[in-house]
Amino acid sequence: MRKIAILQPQREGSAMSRILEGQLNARGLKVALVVSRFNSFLTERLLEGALDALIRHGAEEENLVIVRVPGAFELPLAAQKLAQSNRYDAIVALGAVIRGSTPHFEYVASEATKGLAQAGLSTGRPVAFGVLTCDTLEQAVERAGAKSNKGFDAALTAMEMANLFQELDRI
Ligand code: INI
Repeated sequence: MRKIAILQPQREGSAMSRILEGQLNARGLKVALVVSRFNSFLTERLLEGALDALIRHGAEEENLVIVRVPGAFELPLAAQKLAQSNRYDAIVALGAVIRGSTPHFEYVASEATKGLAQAGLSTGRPVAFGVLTCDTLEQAVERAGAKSNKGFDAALTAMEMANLFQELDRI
C-alpha cells in the first residue's frame, strides 16, 4: 500500500517558521468602497455583496465610506486618491465591464485592471479588485449575485490584506 505524507503547515511560533496571514475580521477597519455607476444594475449588487461581507465580519458602518465614480475607467484614480489619504486600511474597487456592450471593452478593462494594481503598488495600501470583466451579460449577472458575488469576495480580500499589513507593520 502506498504511503502518503501529508505536510502540515507549521504553527505560528514554532521553532521552524512563522506564518503571517491576515484574519478575516473587519472590526475596526476603515474601508473605502469605490463603485462605478456604469452598469449600475450590476455594480449595486457588487456593493451589496461587499457591504454584507464587511458587516458580517464585524465592520462598523461608520468606518465604511462609499465613493461613486462614472465608470470603471475612473476607478483607479479615485482608488489612488483614497489610498494616498492614509485614512483607509483598504480600498475595494467595484465595477462591471462587459465585452458585448462596447467596442472599447479591452481598453476600459485593461486600464481599470492595470490602474487599480498601480494604485495599490504606488501607495502601499491594499486595493481589492472587484471589477467584473465578462464576455456576456449572463456571465456578469452570475458573478454579481446570481451564483457568486465578486464584491463579497473582494471585500474579504481587502480585510485579509488590511489585517496582514497591520501584522507586517508589527514585526
Ligand atoms: N465603463 C464601465 O464601467 N463598464 C463598461 O462596460 C463600459 N463600456 O462599456 O464602455 C464603461 N465605459 C465608460 C468608461 O468607464 C468611462 O467612464 C468613460 O470612458 C469616461 O472616461
